[in-house]
Amino acid sequence: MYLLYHYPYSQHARRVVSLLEEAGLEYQLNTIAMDKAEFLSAEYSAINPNQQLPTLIDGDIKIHESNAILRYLCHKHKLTSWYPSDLQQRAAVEQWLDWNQCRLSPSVVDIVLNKVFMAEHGDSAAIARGEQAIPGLLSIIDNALANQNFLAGEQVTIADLSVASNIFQLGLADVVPIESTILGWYQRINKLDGFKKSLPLKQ
Ligand SMILES: N[C@@H](CCC(=O)N[C@@H](CS)C(=O)NCC(=O)O)C(=O)O
Repeated sequence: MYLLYHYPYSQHARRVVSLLEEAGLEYQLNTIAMDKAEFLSAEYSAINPNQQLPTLIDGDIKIHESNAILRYLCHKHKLTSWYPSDLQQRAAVEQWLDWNQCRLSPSVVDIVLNKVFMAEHGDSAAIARGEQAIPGLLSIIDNALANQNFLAGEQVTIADLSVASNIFQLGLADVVPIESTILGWYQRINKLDGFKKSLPLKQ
């Protein structure tokens, strides 16, 4: 049984829940109340020195970094449809996983953290920076989906779960893609039971 340190409004934690659900893996959630700053506690800092969610515990193995957790689960359970072994498809999955972390995530955090979670204490310059970057970032996804159903081709993969968790997160700040390719793709992801179950109840 996996133990996942989790918070429902964490896009990084939710992408892991999506895969655990989709793969039918047994897990228990240990909610760390981010709104009460529990992620800064000494107890959680000992589990994840980054003071971030998620962290996965698998017996003696402890992993942080959401995309690393996705890869770990795929390797361990041979989830080759979620993480294809074909070199070209694998390269595309890796590309989008890294792109999500390095390119899309900073803007999502700029906007959602400051606009939604920090509210009146938020950094308006960060919100503006994020909002300026988002159209260009979405156009990259739009172009990638022009001739295929999912980011790495015709098969849904962990890259889609990872990126879609950020697209949902943007919606919390009312930033919704207008591109029909992205909307169609998001609808396909949103039909997955595991993705739906990962979403916070209050939206
Ligand atoms: N690169 C990390 C990022 C994790 C992350 O930023 N988690 C957020 C919640 S969505 C968090 O814990 N933020 C608290 C902080 O960074 O202080 C991952 O992919 O797991």
